[in-house]
Amino acid sequence: MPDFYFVTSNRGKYEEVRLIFEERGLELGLIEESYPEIQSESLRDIARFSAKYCAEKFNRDVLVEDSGLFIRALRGFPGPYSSYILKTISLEGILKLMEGVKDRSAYFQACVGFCSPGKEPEIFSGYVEGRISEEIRGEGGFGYDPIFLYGDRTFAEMSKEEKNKVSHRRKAFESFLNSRNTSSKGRII
Ligand code: ITT
Repeated sequence: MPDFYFVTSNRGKYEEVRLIFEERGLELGLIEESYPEIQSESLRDIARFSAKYCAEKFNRDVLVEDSGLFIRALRGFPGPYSSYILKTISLEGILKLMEGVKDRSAYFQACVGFCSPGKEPEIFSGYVEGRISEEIRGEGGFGYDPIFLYGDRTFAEMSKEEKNKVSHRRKAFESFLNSRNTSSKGRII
């Protein structure tokens, strides 16, 4: 039986998080479902609501994660709307908005929510700084990875393992795992 369950409709996210847990000898189960998300400017609030909703719905301890890309020149857009914007204007639309823009700095943020049925959720966050590329580059990753430069490569040009060492997701889940007292090699101690 898995040590923890992650509720997500995004296979790319699951695969990254599964590897982070595997490094610690932990098995991560997938509940491949989407769930209603509240509208909010705050990823924390979205993750908090979703974690509680999923813990009650599935009647078990669950992890959820809400993440987004924040572009400084666009005052944090698309931020909490990242999923919707990717589906509508897509990467090309973002690059168009950024044409001629000098400040290309941006960051990814991830908020992880952990909740047990009947309890209040706990939230853990992580972020990574980067820049928006001038063009779409790379075949790996998912979502905004082909336009997010970390150093001189996009996340989509890095291997899953390389991205996983530095990502917003790694930091948020690491912070969760550290709070659980999991040893680096083994099971919960
Ligand atoms: P859930 O079922 O877990 O909610 P989702 O894909 O809808 O899956 P989010 O609501 O957290 O996830 O949406 C965030 C958006 O940002 C979504 O379009 C992702 O593809 C994108 N995103 C999140 N993390 C990313 C990463 O590490 N690299 C590239 N894009 C990312």
